[in-house]
Amino acid sequence: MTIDVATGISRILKEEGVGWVSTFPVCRVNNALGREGVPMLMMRDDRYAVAVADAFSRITGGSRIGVCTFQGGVNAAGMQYAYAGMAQAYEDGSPVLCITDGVPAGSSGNSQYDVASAMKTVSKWFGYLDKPERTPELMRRAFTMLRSGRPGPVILAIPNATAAYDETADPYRPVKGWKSAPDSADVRAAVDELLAARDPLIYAGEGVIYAGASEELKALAELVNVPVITTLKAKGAFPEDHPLFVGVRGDQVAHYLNKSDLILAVGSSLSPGRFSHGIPDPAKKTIIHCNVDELHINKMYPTAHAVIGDARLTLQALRQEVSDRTSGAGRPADNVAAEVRAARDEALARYRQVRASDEKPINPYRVYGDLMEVLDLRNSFVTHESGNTRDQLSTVFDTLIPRGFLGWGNVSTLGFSLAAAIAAKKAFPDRASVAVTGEAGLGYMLGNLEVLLREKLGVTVVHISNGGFAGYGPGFWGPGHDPFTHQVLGPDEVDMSKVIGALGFHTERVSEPAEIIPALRRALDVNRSGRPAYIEFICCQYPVYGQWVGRSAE
Ligand SMILES: Cc1ncc(C[n+]2csc(CCOP(=O)(O)OP(=O)(O)O)c2C)c(N)n1
Ligand SMILES: [Mg+2]
Repeated sequence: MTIDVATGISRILKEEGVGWVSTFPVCRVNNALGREGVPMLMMRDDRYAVAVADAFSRITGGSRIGVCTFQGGVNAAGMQYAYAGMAQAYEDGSPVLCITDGVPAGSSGNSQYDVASAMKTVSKWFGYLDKPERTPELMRRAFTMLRSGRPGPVILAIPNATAAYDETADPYRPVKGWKSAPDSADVRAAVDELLAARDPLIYAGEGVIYAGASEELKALAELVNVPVITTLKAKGAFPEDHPLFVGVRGDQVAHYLNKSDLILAVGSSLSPGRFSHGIPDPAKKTIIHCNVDELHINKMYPTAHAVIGDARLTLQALRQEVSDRTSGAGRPADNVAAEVRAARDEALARYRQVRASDEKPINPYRVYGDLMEVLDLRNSFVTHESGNTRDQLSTVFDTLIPRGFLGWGNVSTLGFSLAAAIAAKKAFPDRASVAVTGEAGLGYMLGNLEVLLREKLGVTVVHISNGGFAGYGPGFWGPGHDPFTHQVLGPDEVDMSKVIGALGFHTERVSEPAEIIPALRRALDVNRSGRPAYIEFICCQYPVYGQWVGRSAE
């Protein structure tokens, strides 16, 4: 039977279990998606169309692929704007499928912007559908890239969505995705080192989440009695109420990174980016690097032993090897857990104190503490923004389940938190979904707030309203940073709760610490009936949080 390319793509997406597609018009496959009954989540700009799909892939650990469409081709206005979202998905290695219009044969000189070369800089794989009968082939390839190996965005450009092909000539079968197990000799070498180490430390990255390997990580850590730190993007891969959990950042994490003689990195690139730890004194440590591919091996630091393979299969193999060598006993418990607890208690004392603070304007840690109290931490989703909310929440927010918190951004593009909270609501409709933002993130979101009302997405936006851009390091207010570019209209000049309330959100503005919990409860309550909420907390400027270790000075 003859169908057009756009219809073929829509049907294949359904076969692949894609339940909805985020978009900003126009894209020439959209009408076919509509006709074929694939719901579209229409965002209010192209960057958010990408970001929502990207976040959906992240939050589901790639088990459900987020898909988006946007305008490309000779009038690539949408693509130019979507580029920011794609660059971030690529930077963070998110398996999102982006479908756009390709430049038709004969039109390649029509614009200055070159679609193919731009797209290749932000994709794991870029496909150009140059013949309609290649539709199943390219879709198969796209889903293979999305479901196998190192995750990353895949982009498919369709130059002629109305071209016809025979749907029965090459029938489509969904792609399962494949994993690889590590070489047993590498596993043995890693375990030799691990069992001989004095102060080993597990450094868990987001690969653990994409491999669905949280249970295996816990089992290995417990068998070998090794403390665990996670990266920002892996926050929640290891339960943060576990006696072996050290932290994501903070003095206790610095202490363990410094004192370790062996780093067992699993599912992390070990790239000391803007928002991750470096390895202090790397030449004095044994670095065992477990990763899904060789891209990150011997990058930045010398790798003593690489164990290449899927994180779940790797952790299982390591555990089995340790168990076989030690007759199931593992490494002795000693007082590892007690030391972790003491280090955490000491490092977190200053945050516990401000978490209980009654000061006005409100201390942001008081909001985070109260948020933890109000939420069911096993059935909720919280994410941060770029700026202080990332730094503070990643220091203290207790994450008990994988993706109970989404840490994001090797470089963090402001505004992503709203996309993440929307995606979390789509992925887990019964979970409370909260985005915590500052002024700058909020500015990026404003145009997209209408989507939550239209789609009845019960998400709460928590605004840590501190009157300006605090940003990084000592803060924009502090010495040595950006004192000329922090000031915006603050809560004394603009009441954002009125602005957003006029849209139709449930809104509140809170300046009394005692009112935080009741206000959050009311917001989460209205969320249950599908109404979004915005709560502005009038906060002080408090750029205090755990530092990243081992990064070179800027
Ligand atoms: C797209 C983008 N542009 C610029 C930045 C740089 N940046 C990071 S945080 C920040 C300001 C944050 O201020 P605010 O949202 O008020 O958060 P606060 O730190 O005050 O809580 C800026 C400009 C960024 N992260 N993303
Ligand atoms: Mg601010």
